[in-house]
Amino acid sequence: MIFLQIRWDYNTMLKKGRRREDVFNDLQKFKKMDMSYSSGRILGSMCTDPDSVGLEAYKMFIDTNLGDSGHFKGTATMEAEVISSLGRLLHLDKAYGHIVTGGTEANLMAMTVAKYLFEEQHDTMPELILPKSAHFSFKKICSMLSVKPVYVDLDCDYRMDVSQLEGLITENTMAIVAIAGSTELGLVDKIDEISEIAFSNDIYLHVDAALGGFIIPFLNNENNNKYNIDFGCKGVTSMTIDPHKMGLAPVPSGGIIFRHRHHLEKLSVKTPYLTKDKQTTIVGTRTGASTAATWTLLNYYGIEGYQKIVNDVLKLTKYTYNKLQKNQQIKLVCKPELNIISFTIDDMDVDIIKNKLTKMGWSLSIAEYPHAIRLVIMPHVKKEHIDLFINDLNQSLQEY
Ligand code: 0PR
Repeated sequence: MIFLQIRWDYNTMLKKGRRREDVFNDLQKFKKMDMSYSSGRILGSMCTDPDSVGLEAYKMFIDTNLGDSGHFKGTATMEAEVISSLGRLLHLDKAYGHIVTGGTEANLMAMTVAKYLFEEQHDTMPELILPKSAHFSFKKICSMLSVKPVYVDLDCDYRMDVSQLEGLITENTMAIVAIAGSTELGLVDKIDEISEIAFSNDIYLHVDAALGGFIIPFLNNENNNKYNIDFGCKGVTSMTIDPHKMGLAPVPSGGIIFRHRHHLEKLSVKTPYLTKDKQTTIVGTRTGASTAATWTLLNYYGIEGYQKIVNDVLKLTKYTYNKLQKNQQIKLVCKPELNIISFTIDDMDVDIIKNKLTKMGWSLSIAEYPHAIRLVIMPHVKKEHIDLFINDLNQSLQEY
């Protein structure tokens, strides 16, 4: 009903402007239709409430356009500093890249560079080797770039089965993708082993750390030493790392980092009439607000601040895992490595359970492989939300 009412008002708006107050009343109605992260009910999202300090910076730089960065030298300087900080976080002394709209665009930039490099030496159809756990953005990218995806099976731990990798490499292999924090299960591929194979075969390796990039570097030392996911592995060519996931920056904030300047330069296009003579991004006009928010958050929280955010989230993930484990009917797919927990339920259809919980006001997602309910524990989720959720889950299992 509200929707129809608003549509009707829009029609009148086209002829004649409306009072500010009336417009904002309608905005409130739209806002009420949205879910809020602060309700704690969104348990299937990798995004979260943007941090208020980052948001302040975002608003301050809302008018900036890094597509014509000569007008916004301060914002451009911030972007260079952010890329340099993210590079150092990922064990790269000199990094080249950009703050972009998200993981999809970052992955697209990396794959475009890999394709250009491939085309310098081949005129055959390029192949991209990637694990079955790769994010669906790679499906879009393969389709857009006319690249043939070659999927690697997952091992019994749901990570890329590295033993298959070498056998899939052909002279048409354009690149390999590995994942640090898979979308469905939050698992980390054996990047160091994959890097060795990529390096010895001289193949471009892109690590999609859209999620894990803002988690793994901040794990406590014992866990941190367990993972070599980044440019510390000599075969890693580029990485995606998204501030708008665990970095707490507002959407849209993604990050792409290249090891070599000449790789980023492959994207370079001359821009004759702008304040700068070239762009190395896919999009033209692009906000500097995401850069400002990310710069601010990196400076405001520092490593210790992010360590605390990550530690709190992982503690709550463990708490949730332990609570779920107490119910004999629930089968946890794997021990969480990061902040994602997936589970199936004995003799029950997870879609039916998910629908019941949706009616109770929870927003959950379903993993495809294996078919399971998937919880993403982000900073907007608190212990009291988990306790309520587990009660509702147990109730819906009893009523099944
Ligand atoms: N790479 C990985 C590993 C991802 O998990 C994602 C998105 C991407 C790349 C693409 O990132 P962008 O969506 O920023 O382009 N992962 C989330 C997902 O598909 C995105 C998301 C976020 C979905 C919030 C829902 C949501 O409410 O699950």
